[in-house]
Amino acid sequence: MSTVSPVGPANGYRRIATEEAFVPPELHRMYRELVASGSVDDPGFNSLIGYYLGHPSERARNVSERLQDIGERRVADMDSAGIDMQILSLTSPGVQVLKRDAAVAMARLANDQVAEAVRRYPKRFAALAAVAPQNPPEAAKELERAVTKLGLKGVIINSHTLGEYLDDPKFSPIFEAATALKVPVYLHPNTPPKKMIEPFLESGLDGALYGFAVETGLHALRLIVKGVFDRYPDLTVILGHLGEALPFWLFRLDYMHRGTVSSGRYDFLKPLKKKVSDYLRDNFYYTTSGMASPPAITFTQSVIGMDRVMYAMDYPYQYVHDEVRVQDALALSAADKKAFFQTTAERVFKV
Ligand code: 1DF
Ligand code: MN
Repeated sequence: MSTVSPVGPANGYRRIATEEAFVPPELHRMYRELVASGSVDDPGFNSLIGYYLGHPSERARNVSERLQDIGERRVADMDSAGIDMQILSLTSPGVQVLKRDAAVAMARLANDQVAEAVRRYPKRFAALAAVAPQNPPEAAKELERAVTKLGLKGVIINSHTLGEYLDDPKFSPIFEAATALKVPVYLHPNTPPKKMIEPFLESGLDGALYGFAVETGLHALRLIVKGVFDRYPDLTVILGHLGEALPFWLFRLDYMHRGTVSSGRYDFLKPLKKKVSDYLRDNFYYTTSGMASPPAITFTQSVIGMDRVMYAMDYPYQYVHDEVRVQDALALSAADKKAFFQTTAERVFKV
């Protein structure tokens, strides 16, 4: 965790960091019980969350402590990194490994708690709602409550829910609610599910190092090819980590999807109204969480559009002051730089 000299104010823009994680102490304690009892049937959860809860390393302790603070300590970290505002979201896997009713209750608790932090620091924090996909009608109700009563700005889904993906029509109440409320769905990574994780765990590649991107990119593509955006053309999905590499794949996705659908290989793969790349340009926004690489950012802006790529840090998992400076120094016009750090986020999250 870098604690070098403060970054200082930006030149003509506010820095809004759009993928910034927290955990309520109550959920932190519940994770501890779940890992200890081995009752969650998800090896990725047990391995990664077990690491953060119990490992003696500096990194594990630092992240665990900082995740639980949505007050003074976090604001001090933001001050020294030059972050004007964080869009807070419940850390992965959120409530998505809990039993149904516990998940519903914990999502409410997390939303109430983060809404209180936003009330205390209205200029520094805005937040996304957590919901329990385990109970789709309740998830839709909680999203509506969080947006209309608590003032939250969208919803975070930490990818699969114990191996289930949102293209399953049973999850449609969540998309109905998000589109009716006109709020975005942030599709955040999770470790690959049990049926996919073995080769990742064998090589230590399950987490943010690579497994996250594979799992979440897959999830986004499932939404597209299973027709979710033809059913919900106004749905907005946000991907972190520069789109989990999907912008690099546009050409081949279009070519191979066209060929697969037209040859009729899978009965369930129906023709779409648009090309795969069209959905990735029209329905998605992208953040730079964890990807402070100027050529990668510039590439994504060039193939997706300047107005769809936003700054994110990935606090507290990747809290590095120099990464802010690197993105301040991107070769962009003053207007594009302001869109990147500030105005696109203001538009997408209505902050
Ligand atoms: C890590 C990173 C873990 C992120 C996360 O959830 C997470 C990590 C447990 O580095 O192990 O959400 N992240 O978004 O950067
Ligand atoms: Mn993240």
